[in-house]
Amino acid sequence: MMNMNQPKVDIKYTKMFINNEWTDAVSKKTMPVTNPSTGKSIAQVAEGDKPDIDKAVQAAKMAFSTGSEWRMMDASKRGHMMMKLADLMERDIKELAMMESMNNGKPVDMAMIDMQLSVNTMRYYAGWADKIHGDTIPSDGPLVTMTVKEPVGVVGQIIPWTYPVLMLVWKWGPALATGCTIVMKPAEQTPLTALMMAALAKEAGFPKGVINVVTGMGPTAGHALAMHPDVMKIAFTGSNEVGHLVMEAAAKSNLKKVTLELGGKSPMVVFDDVNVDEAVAMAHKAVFMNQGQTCCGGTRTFVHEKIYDEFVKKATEMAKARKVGNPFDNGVQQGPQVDQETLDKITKMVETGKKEGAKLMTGGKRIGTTGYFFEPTVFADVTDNMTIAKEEIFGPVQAIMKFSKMEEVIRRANMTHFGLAAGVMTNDINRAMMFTHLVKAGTVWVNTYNYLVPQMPFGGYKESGMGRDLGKESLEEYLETKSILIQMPKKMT
Ligand code: TXE
Repeated sequence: MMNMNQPKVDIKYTKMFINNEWTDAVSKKTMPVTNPSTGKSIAQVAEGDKPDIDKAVQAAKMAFSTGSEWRMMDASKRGHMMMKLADLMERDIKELAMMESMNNGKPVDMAMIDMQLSVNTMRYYAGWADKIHGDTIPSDGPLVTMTVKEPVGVVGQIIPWTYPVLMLVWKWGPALATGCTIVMKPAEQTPLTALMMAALAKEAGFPKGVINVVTGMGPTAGHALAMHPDVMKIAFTGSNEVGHLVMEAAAKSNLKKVTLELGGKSPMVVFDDVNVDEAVAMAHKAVFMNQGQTCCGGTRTFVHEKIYDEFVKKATEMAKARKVGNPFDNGVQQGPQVDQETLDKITKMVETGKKEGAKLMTGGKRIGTTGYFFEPTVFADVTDNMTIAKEEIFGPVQAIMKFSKMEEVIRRANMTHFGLAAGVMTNDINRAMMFTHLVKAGTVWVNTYNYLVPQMPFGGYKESGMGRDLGKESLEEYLETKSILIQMPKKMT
């Protein structure tokens, strides 16, 4: 029986944040929020729906209107305000991490890493605020021509429960830097830190209506946001299935701009010229990080035949040694899965893996009956056509496959409708370069994995999505380009 003692974490915010005010849902409905370590409800949060989305969009529209405080604010001041928000996040970093841990289940040390990365990302985008500009262009004819970069306007943002604060900052950062106004819907499982972030935004001084957070369910509040005619852009991170729905909603309503960051089945390729222990540890981290609930997780581990047996043995030992338990206990590496649904999906996938002939080396079962814990699981002898090699499991399950040739492994790595990320472990620069060049994925890691920095764009090829989060690229997704052509008496030289 695991010790599930939870620290006292004060839940201050359970209402929605619209126009810088805390409000109940128009319907007065609330929804339960669960602690996945205990499976018990820890709060009732306002359950927003279409009328609440309408209110929030209206507030965001007012905040974006001509002459508003936000529109009149110097871009540098916008940047300072974002810096202030980052400072406040840093001031409250422990509370944020504790809440994230309690609501999502991730070990608190991991939550601290997420929070620091979130602070860094907010600062990165704060720096961009007064460095976004168009070009003057040598056009044909007697013209002076220039492009101006303008914010798209009200943006809708729908995020998942995997990295609640980090996903929020990935979306808020570029939206605020470009001068947009925001209506965000956090995941129904993990709304608590998003509300804390809203309180910090108010404290940082953002004018009313610039940032709004509507808590609620996907098919109701989320759908209303994706359909809203006054929302000019929708940014979504989540499942493939809902990605399709969001795009459909955009098409059916006002053709708002769409960016999607969806799932993956990313390959992690290990050649035979590596230090096997290091490669085992990196491949382990690639898949098991965040309870295996990472969109870019390296869930297909391809291992060269020469080191295959040794690798499988060591990967199994490492999974067996992984410390699963109370996210607040020292040294715990893996907490619970986020909810019952996720746990059920993992269990079903593992059963399918066994049925289809993959060799279960360790794990494969739920741990206990309290909370949503799952054993770190390793399958060996997985083949490309098995379901566990094709579909996202989104849990602590490693699928190890054998390969012999470079060309073969690149072909197999690309045999998926996803293309979010890929990794390669080798000391041969030619192999590394060949792999990075030929693999169809938005991010490729060489001799590392899941290494994310704010400066580098992140997003998917193929069905893993469209558009990019992070980096300079993400700013473009929140901007319109206006071309201005001025007729002159004669060509300017
Ligand atoms: O995702 P959903 P779920 C994958 C992963 C996981 C599976 C299901 O395989 O097991 O998806 O997870 C909102 N219109 N990923 O069900 O439903 C929802 O409220 C508008 C990959 O949690 O996509 C939440 O805020 N919005 C992944 C957000 O979408 C809707 C992260 C994500 O939830 C909606 C999460 C609708 N009709 C899951 N329905 C990644 N890429 O990181 C739901 N939502």
